Amino acid sequence: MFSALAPYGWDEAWADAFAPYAADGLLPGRVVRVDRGQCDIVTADGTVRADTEFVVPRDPMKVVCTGDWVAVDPDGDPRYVRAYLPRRTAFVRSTSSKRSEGQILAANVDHAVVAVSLALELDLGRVERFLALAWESGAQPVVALTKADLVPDPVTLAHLVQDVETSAPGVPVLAVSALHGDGLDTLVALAGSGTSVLLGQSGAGKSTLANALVGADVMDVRAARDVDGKGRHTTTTRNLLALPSGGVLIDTPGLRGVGLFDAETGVGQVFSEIEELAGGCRFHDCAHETEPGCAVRFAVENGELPERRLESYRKLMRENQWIVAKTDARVRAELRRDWKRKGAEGRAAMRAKRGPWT
Ligand SMILES: Nc1nc2c(ncn2[C@@H]2O[C@H](COP(=O)(O)OP(=O)(O)OP(=O)(O)O)[C@@H](O)[C@H]2O)c(=O)[nH]1
Ligand SMILES: [Mg+2]
Ligand SMILES: [Zn+2]
Repeated sequence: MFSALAPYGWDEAWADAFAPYAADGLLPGRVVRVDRGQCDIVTADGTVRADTEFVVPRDPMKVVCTGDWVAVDPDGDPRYVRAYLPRRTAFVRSTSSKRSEGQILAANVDHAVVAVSLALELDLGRVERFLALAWESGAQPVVALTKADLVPDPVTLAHLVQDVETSAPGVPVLAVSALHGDGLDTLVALAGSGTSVLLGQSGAGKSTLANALVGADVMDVRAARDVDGKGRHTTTTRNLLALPSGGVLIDTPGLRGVGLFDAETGVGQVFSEIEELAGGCRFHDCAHETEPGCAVRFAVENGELPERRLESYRKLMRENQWIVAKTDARVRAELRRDWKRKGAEGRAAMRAKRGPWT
């Protein structure tokens, strides 16, 4: 059933998850784009537009996003998304530093391709931050160093790849040039199964890569004269595209920064060699500062672990703990409000029972 959705990743497991909605006469579809309370959904009957108003108000995590599988009423006017199926993976960042809320960027992603432009100086800290979010989402991260044609010296290029590799254990690092086609085969092979999302700063060349993978100019790319400029974002919505040779790709608008949102596991995965070393520290709760018998400091001192890595690890861990603490406080405050409301309701109910005279 719904085999027309296969190019978008529909499978047995989604069909099972959808069964109760099918029984209600609803139509399955995948969200290919969201803008201002509405979304485009590919269904077996073609692309339909629907309102996303079913969402729980004020909870940005419960908002439909690109990549979601949804149940939509077939002929409503207006047409509503009734529910989204439980997400296999979700890419979440924290929205702002003032209000610690998660913002969901893409759902049901298998490969997170972090695009990093070689036209700019490498910022390993930023790469690590993107990777923490990618790992935390449940997707397998990959780094694509874009515009490799701008680094014509192969030795220099190899060094740059190596630098990123040491900052990304367990993550494949590819140098690609959409202009010359270098390295694209590997990316095509990777994106050929499951769903991939392109992430990275504005101007990194995500949409240019998307066009190369699709084999047609489906996404607008920035005018050549504005390469890596601080100009406007060229892509403004998250777009899901079915690739001609299989696989699904989500192109996203450039992210200026990505704040961590409850990403301790992700941070741990980005710095897995440090967590491994920490197993050799004398104290279980070693902070790797001045403690005796610290295996991490020892590795830094004998040049095995770059000091920069340790500092970056500390920074991201601290930031994450701060976000988590803040979030907990917010959740606690909400619970308290809830309790107060329930208490007030309970008292009102009691008054009603006893009658207005008490
Ligand atoms: N030299 C070179 N330039 C490239 C390559 N890929 C992309 N560019 C240029 O980089 C600029 C930005 O490309 P886009 O694909 O629009 O970047 P983006 O990451 O989608 O940017 P946003 O949509 O704003 O997030 C364009 O001017 C491209 O022509 C490449 O492989 N080599
Ligand atoms: Mg773009
Ligand atoms: Zn230690």
